[in-house]
Amino acid sequence: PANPSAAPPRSPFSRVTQEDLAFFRKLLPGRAITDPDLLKSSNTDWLKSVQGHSEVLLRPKTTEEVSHILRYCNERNLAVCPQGGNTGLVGGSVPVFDEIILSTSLMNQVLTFDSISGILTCQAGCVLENLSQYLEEKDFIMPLDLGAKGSCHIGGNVATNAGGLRLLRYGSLRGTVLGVEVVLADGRVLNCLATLRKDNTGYDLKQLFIGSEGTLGVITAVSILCPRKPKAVNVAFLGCSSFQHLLETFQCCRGMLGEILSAFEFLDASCMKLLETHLKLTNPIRECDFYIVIETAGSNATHDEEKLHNFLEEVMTSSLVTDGTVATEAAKIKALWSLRERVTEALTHDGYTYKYDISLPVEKIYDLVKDMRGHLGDMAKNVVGYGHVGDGNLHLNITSPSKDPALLAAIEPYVYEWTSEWKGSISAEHGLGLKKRNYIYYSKPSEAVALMGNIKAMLDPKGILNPYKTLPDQLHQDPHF
Ligand code: FAD
Ligand code: 2HG
Ligand code: ZN
Repeated sequence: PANPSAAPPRSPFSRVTQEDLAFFRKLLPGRAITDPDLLKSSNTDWLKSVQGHSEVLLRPKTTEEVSHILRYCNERNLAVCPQGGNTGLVGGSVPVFDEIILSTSLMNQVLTFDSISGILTCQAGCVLENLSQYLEEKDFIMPLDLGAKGSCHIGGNVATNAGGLRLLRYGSLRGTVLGVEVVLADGRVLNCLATLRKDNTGYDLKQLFIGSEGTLGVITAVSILCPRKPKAVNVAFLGCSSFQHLLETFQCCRGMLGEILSAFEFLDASCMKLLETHLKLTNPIRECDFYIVIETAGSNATHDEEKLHNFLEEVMTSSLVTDGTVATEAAKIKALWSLRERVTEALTHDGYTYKYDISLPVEKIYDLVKDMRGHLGDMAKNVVGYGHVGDGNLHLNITSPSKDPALLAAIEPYVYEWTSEWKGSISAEHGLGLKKRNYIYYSKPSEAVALMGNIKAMLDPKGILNPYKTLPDQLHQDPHF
């Protein structure tokens, strides 16, 4: 399309009628919401950058109810937007037009937890932070953690294949999710809720739904492998004078902290300025060009502290690191982490934000930020870089006093071409959603995208599930394109 970011045209789905509402109200007494005031927040994304016009929000409690809803919607040709905590950053979690919002917010029950294997089975609408608290009491933790933990749902995490702050240590959800229960577009329930570490009997269908952003089925339950709660956690907040030094610190860190390293995150000086200006947070160390958050998680506090001490001595004496502070106590750990976790929030106070979530060879990630600064000159208010160094994942954010088409035209497709040239991914962990659907070809060959269209057509032949998202427009309009 001429403008790949432009809104797509509405597909010829049915519109919700009084009879449809009567059906939903009977199926979900008190849980089929039509009050426009109550619908407002579900129609608006976390960034307040996209706005849907749905007139119905459904809040099922059981898989069976989800199945009834989808069977009905499929027969009636009604489009559905699955929604978890609505913290997604690519416009995938809210309707584009009048799609029915199917929220998992009342599907919040833990089903089982096995304290020998560490396998948790729960409904899709459990809030990540609640699951973490539930597990901590049992001496376990969730294998993922992200800044949105207080609102995001585990179903949404699986639907986006969220990465987050612990991926470096515990790997992606593609490894830790052992099973999913999914309701398909026609209402069929696919119970792949295995609780097995190993299972090579046939194709691994759950992988199709992990990262499918609500376009292939509604995830209703998840089983997930949880690590033991580490006995000792330390966080170091360090400063470096160049990105090259930061990379060398990372290499050194991997060598010296190896098995206890649980996170290696960074933010640049521009991020720190935004934290200070907009959130009144205080930089705990001397001003630097780059800041690192290192977390260790291990089983022996004395050993871990000794290792960390040796590492810090090494990076300070070799001048890779210019200043730093360490926390072992929970409150200080939290305070240091908030300097990294709250950058996204700080950015929302800086004007309109153009967000890019890019995977690149790790040594290239900051070149993109510098290059973009040069490329945009004073067109942008701020160009900032932060992210998951350990995963080669840069969050490039560009702010402007307000939405600015000329600025956008200078950023895109430049940023995607740059990424493609270095064989990176234009969506490392947030997904494509509405905003990036038409850019998929920068990271995937056309044969792969066509096959995605075939899978979509097979599982959701009428295209009712999260239309206009993830796949490029022409595939939504004609799955055999
Ligand atoms: P939603 O936002 O509600 O939905 C996201 C997508 O999943 C939509 O396409 C929706 O249709 C679909 N979906 C939701 N639930 C289901 C379901 N049950 N079945 C099928 N489809 C479903 N992301 C990261 O990867 N790493 C981070 O570190 C990270 N940090 C963040 C920090 C902040 C402050 C914020 C605001 C967001 C952050 N995110 C991060 C993005 C976001 O939180 C994640 O993508 C999260 O996994 C979304 O979960 P959710 O429940 O809010 O899903
Ligand atoms: C993070 O790592 C999130 O903080 C959000 O993935 C990134 O807002 C962003 O660009
Ligand atoms: Zn991230």
